[in-house]
Amino acid sequence: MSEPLIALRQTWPEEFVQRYRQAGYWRGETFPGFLRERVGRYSERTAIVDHEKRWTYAQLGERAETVASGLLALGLQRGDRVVVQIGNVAEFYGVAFGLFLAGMIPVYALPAHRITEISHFVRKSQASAYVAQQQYGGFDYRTLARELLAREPALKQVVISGDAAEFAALQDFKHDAARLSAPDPDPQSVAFLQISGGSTGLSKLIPRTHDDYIYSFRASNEICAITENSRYMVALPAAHNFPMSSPGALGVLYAGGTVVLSRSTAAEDAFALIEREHVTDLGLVPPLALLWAQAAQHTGRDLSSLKVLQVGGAKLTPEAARRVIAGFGCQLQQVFGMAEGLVNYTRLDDGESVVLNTQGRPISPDDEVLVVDDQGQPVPIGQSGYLLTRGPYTIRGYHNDDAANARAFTEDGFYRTGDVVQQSADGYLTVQGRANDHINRAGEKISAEEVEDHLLAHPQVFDAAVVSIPDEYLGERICAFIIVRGEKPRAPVLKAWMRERGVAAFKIPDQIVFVDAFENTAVGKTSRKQLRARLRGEFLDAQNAPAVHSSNHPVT
Ligand code: OOB
Repeated sequence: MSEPLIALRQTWPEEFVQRYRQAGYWRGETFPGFLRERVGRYSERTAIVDHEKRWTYAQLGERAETVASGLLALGLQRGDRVVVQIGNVAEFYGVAFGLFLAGMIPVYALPAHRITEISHFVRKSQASAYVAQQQYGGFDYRTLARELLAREPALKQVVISGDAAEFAALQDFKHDAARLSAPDPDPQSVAFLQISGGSTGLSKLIPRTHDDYIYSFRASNEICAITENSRYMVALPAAHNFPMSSPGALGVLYAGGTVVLSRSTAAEDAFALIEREHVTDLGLVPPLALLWAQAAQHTGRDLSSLKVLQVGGAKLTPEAARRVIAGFGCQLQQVFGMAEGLVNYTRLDDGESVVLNTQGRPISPDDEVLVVDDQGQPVPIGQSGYLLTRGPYTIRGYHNDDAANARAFTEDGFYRTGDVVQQSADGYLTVQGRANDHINRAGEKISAEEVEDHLLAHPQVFDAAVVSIPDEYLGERICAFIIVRGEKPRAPVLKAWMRERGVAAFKIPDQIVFVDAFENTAVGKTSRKQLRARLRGEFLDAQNAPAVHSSNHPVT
């Protein structure tokens, strides 16, 4: 029999390990322990509501054990990485906890990801298996799985929920207690890999440990007043860090509350669910919060159970915050977080000015925050600078990516968030903008470089520069400036080209602008970053000066 793979271990220097343990942040809890304890304590309470289906804590525990036995029966082993692509259905948690019980490491993909991204996650994590649904949001993941097997020969298993066709069927897994005698994992080992928002090139993998992640939602529960009476709705993708742990579904399950899943982001669908399930807490990105706030003013549904509406993932301006409060009439909490770790919240007893104008302050007294200038020197309180951070739940490095680590972490272990912020004397942060060339499109983070690479692969594209453009609804939209080679392709053709390459739809440019040339200085003298900044500036200037506008920028 081959040796099982050793679970990945994330490294904080020993001095920090001691500090975080002594402070009581890291308590040696693990996901299998968390599940068993809650199943015992809350057994008959409702853990998850998914459409007409309701799982008690006992049923969630049973399902997780069945998934774990089935994966082990397929020959997968402890320490194996498994890419999971499941939408907002109860099975998402069945599979996640099943993997934890089996000692395997989920790699969380979003339902919107396509073959290009999934292939990258499989390769980067050296995954042994891929678990997906037959169908979600109108897309058939079995087609993706077939292509994946052809591209990634090292992938050993595909497991499908629903009609599995030639693949292993999740529903056919059998509960087998004999397979479930595994020892608990080391609390400091990696529990799962999250996907980064991708500031340069392809997404990086974020290793989170049992100790650090459990601390982040346990502490979030206290800040957000989550109790066993909380009924939290997941409307954003369940695999995203915000609805997973800030305090998210995991926080709510930790507290013995109920997770209510919404597959739809349409306001009226969600409102019906809020009314039916008496939802108390809910997390949204700014564009959805604004749309729902507007819809809430005319709905016939009773939304009075809502206590706290959290908004995060992208900047909520003070004016937008006002509209959200007026629309919902419940408490607003701003959440500024990142899958790499640091999460900031406005507190439930903060005054209105703080809630409207800031993105909150860190969870932990041991979250170290530096706001620095271009030279890495701290700026005075109240001035803008780059946000660097380290702490008890912020990673010290990406998984298997030395080049990214050299860029993204300082020598003494601070993570360069890429965000430009101001910090107030009492530690509250206000997000001003961003140093990196990524686009925050309604909370989805898109790397300009990655989109450029796809466009450059088109035979009629000579060069491409991709930038963010402020957008009333999305916050930012993706705009691609293109210099053509030979005949000019139509913009829809380029968009279809990206779709056919199998990338997530949210990465496809919203707007394509054809230009004759990029450079007015000698080629090579301008960095991509400067080029993007210049094109963006010129475009926005042209928009504000309509006379110059239309001739040079045929907008699609
Ligand atoms: C959350 O996580 P990610 O990993 O998708 O994105 C992190 C980035 C931050 O670095 C920042 O650029 C932006 O998203 N961001 C915000 C923000 N919240 C996130 N920018 C302005 N205002 C905010 N409130 O997006 C995430 C993870 C956990 C909780 C909440 C959000």
